[in-house]
Amino acid sequence: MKRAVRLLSISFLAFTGLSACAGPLETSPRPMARGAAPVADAVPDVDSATQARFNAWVSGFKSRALANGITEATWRRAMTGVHYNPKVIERDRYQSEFTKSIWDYLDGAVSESRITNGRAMLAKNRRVLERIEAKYGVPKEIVVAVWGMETNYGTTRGSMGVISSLSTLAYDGRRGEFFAKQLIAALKIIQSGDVDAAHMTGSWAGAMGHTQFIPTSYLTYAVDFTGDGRRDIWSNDPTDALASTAAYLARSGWTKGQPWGVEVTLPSGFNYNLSGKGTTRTPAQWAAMGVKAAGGGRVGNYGAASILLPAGAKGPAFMIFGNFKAISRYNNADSYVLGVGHLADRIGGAGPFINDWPRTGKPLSEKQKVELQERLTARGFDTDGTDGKIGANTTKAIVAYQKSAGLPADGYATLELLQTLR
Ligand SMILES: [Ca+2]
Repeated sequence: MKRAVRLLSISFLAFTGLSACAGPLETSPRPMARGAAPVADAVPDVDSATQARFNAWVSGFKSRALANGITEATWRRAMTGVHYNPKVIERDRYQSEFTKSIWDYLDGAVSESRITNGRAMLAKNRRVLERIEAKYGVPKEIVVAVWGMETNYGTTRGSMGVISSLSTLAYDGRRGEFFAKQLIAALKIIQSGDVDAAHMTGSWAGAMGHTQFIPTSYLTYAVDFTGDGRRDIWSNDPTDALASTAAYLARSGWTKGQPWGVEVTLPSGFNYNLSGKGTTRTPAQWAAMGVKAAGGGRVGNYGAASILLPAGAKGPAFMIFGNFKAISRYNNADSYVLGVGHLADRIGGAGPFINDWPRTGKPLSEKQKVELQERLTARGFDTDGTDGKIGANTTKAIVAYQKSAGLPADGYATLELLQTLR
């Protein structure tokens, strides 16, 4: 199965964006879509034993593919040249040693160049974006912001063969069933004629095109907006990809005319127990408690809203609406949603956040997070395990501890907080 070595040109400029994305990517519909930089899709050297085991796995997988409606002809077309790709496994095993703070993350995600480029891309594609907005009700700035966050406006779409990547990951088994489903979906896409295997390229984990759809999301949400009969998210023309993104957000519950969120100022003495996504009030109810738009005045009546404190009580506060959740269907990390929302606002002409982040604070290391969990649990604030990840249980435990200690109960893990427990 010798295959010509394809050394594809990659724009290394664009690798600056989201390589160390903060937050729980596992819950994203495209969970492993972003890792480190894509690599050139050359056929790598693999020892013959590994290659033989991989080939045997591929042969064995055929019956599952056929049972899922893939024809012999599609299987042959798609799997000719499939190879084990150890670079994909390296990416899958790669774990960042440190967590970025929210402000460092947003400085990169919503950089001046990304704002400037976003405005230029919006201007360039304005007519088609207006048609997309008219059809799906999702603002063009939001669609462009997703495009900017995912692939720097199409410059880092990924050049790895998706079939080989997914086969390798499904064979590898660490998240084998997830990738096996993605592989079946990828074969269905090829069978549908939207793209052939050679042009089905993407990131190492199989996220494809301008806005990085994984195959199952593609099958459910991608649309043919150009009207040529193909849902083409891979071509240089971003039309189908941008429309597919709007379709995805619309199907994820996007409410027309509602912002993702508004930066607010909290009154002194604000009850931090009310912050977090678990509590919703109307903007009028928040206003009655003294919550004001950071830019002045009242927040409009856009519907049920929560108060989000991404860096705790000392950082900016946001009143977030249902559309925050709609964006989170793309990637469930709050940092990502804030990035999309803020980038969209900036592309639309808004200024930076009014209140700055507590930039002198350092995010806790994983070791410190484990220590925090151990100390909380020892004090009777059960974090339900000590995995070094600040999830819902740990946040709840922090809030309970903060309340008992008379601290602002913002649920935010800091070194300062850890020191009060030592
Ligand atoms: Ca099309």
